[in-house]
Amino acid sequence: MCDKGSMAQYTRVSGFVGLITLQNPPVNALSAAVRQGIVDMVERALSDPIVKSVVICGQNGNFCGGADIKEFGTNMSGPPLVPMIDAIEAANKPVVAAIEGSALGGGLELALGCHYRIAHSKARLGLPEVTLGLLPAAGGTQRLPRLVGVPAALNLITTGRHVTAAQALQLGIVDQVTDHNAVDVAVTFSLSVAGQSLDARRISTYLCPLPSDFDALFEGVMQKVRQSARGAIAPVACVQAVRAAATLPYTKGMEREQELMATLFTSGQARAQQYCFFAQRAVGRWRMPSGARWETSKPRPVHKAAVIGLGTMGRGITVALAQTGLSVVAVETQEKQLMEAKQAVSGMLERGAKRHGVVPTLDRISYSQNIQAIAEVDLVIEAVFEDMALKTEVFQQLSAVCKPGTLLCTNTSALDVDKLASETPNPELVVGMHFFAPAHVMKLLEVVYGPRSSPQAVATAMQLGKKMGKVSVAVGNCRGFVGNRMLMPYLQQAFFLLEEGATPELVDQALEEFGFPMGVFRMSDLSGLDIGWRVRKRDELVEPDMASGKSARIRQGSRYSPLGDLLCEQGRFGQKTGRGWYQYDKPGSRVARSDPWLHSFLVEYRARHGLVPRSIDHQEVLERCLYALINEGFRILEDGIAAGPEDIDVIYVFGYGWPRHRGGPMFYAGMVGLAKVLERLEHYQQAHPDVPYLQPCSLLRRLVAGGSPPIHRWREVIKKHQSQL
Ligand code: 3H9
Repeated sequence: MCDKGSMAQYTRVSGFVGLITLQNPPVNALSAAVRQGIVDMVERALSDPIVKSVVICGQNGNFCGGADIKEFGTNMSGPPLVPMIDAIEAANKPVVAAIEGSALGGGLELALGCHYRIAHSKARLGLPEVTLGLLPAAGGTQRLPRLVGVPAALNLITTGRHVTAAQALQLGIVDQVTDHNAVDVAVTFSLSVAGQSLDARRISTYLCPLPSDFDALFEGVMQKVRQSARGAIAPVACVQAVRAAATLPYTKGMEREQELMATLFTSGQARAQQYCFFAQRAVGRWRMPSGARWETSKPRPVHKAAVIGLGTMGRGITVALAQTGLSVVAVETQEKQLMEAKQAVSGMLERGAKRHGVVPTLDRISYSQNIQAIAEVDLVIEAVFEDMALKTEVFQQLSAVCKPGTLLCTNTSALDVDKLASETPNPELVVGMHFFAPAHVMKLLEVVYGPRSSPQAVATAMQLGKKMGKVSVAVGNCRGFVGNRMLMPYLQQAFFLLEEGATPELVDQALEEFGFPMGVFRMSDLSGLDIGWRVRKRDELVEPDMASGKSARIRQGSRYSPLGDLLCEQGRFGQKTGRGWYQYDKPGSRVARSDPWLHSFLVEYRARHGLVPRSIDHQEVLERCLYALINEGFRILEDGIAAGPEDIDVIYVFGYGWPRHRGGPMFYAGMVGLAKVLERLEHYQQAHPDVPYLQPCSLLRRLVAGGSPPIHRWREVIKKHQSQL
């Protein structure tokens, strides 16, 4: 007995059980057709006198990934989820959810409407709607607190985190966990409870258990959520919805849930976060300007990898590789550094293992002072000091030592990957793998290809990144690649704003209110002012060009601010020296405090250069810093360094703290309106003609001239534009 055309298949099994299987690969999302299928099949099962119980499961060992996110931007049709789930809960025959794979969002809400839940031990459950700018609006915010209590529900719903089947059992979300086929177990179980009263199994009828410190709890959570949400509205709405569950009867709570959802659903934030969801997946479908792309480029297997240089980055990369299950040879020529690194890496692995309740993978790593130890590895990641001469020497050694075909990767953050490749006999085997600190924690990986990198090398690095749990983005080779290249105009504008009258506090506040976890100056203090100083020195920007009689504020024909250099000359390198753009209690301390010295220094600096300070507001800070950054993003697209706007946005959201609820810089430009971004850049360019970064990019002009198409249509315009350049 099977209904073939439907996206929910109905079969009668074990004589008396109606088995409903969701069929919408790959994640059995609850599209209109699936919802219709469930409604029809539940009705069929309930009206069939032979059927004693019902089991709901998903095809291919995957219960359900929730509502179909692709439908959100469309005119939604089909039966709504809430009455569908209510009807299941109200059924007079036991309905059991057999959860394999994932039960997420609407998928878990469907399961919560069932009378029993049986999960496979490898299943994962959660209500991740908040990450999409939404809340669980198919009863999730009302049923979960009734089932597991307010604190646990608040935690799951406001973070969107997934839990394992074992954790779900402990919380009381599922009734049973099995290592066997969950559908078979659920079928047998459903028969065992057939005919029993279901009164105690309908979660919507439960009283929500109220914690004694109710008000304090909500106040505390709301405060925490507001702080970490940085302007995102969904986490706040999640708390409000759970509060409704705790204070109102079910039907009233449901009304509140729907009301809050309606506000979120139509907000730009939800659109931005859903765009991020798809962008994160789209970057895996990489393509190179040569035409090589992900579907046709087969990665090579990597079983054994090496890391060269065990400074901060090398240590993090070693940890990330070992946690992926690879054998790692970690090489550091300096004995003291090697001993310290060994200890640090073991510590990181032990802490990580403890957090995940697993055994640390210390024995996967062998340490050596001798580069010969890497002869047999499949892939090397070089992470020595950021110096071209040193990296060139290392690459020449690597080429001599490694077995033929070994992939040679560099973790440079800005140096020329192609130049390094040209120093090896096999440039096709060379790619950049630009990790972000701390490398075992940060999700982003830029995979940098040069004109001679083989598609197979890119595919291998991309696949390794994925295995390491990174969001990997393939980008072309240029100064700073994508992320750091766009950072340059952003930093430059921040310096200029100080010259013109702003303070680090004002600039940081504007950026933090926008949603960055840290403003540009607090961030610089954290990463170290000396890093940029070293780069500027290498670029011969630091010394004023006295011979040509040029101003100390002009370099290579453009406006230049020496403010950062002047701070470094004073030994103010940021947190590590206890002084930077802010002051700290002691070197290494993290709490930034305003520094009167810095303010006097700025006053003197402006006076020395005849700069008359003016009042600068948050709007100008945002426009100058962000639009300059976005403008560079358009140049990157024009140059073909990033294949599409999604690549840039994913890099900024996962690597640079761009607030996810604003979708990434290129998405944000579309939200603001490309014409407005262009108009403001033109305005600032007129005011600051000596700043090339403010000159609007021709691709931006073209997009505006073409009527500012939506972001998913930019690629067509970019292609045309590039062919005419
Ligand atoms: C919700 O439920 C709202 C309700 O509370 C109330 C409504 C009234 N819809 O991630 P993958 C696609 S909101 C549409 O690479 P994995 C995905 O784009 C929803 N498509 O696989 C990709 O497509 P492509 C709450 C979806 O194995 C493909 O499936 N649910 C959906 O690494 C494979 O995805 C969530 O937030 C969807 N719901 O991970 C869960 N889900 O191949 C979102 C996936 O074209 N999903 N796709 O790029 C996930 O977290 C992961 O996909 C999952 C599988 C863990 C399920």
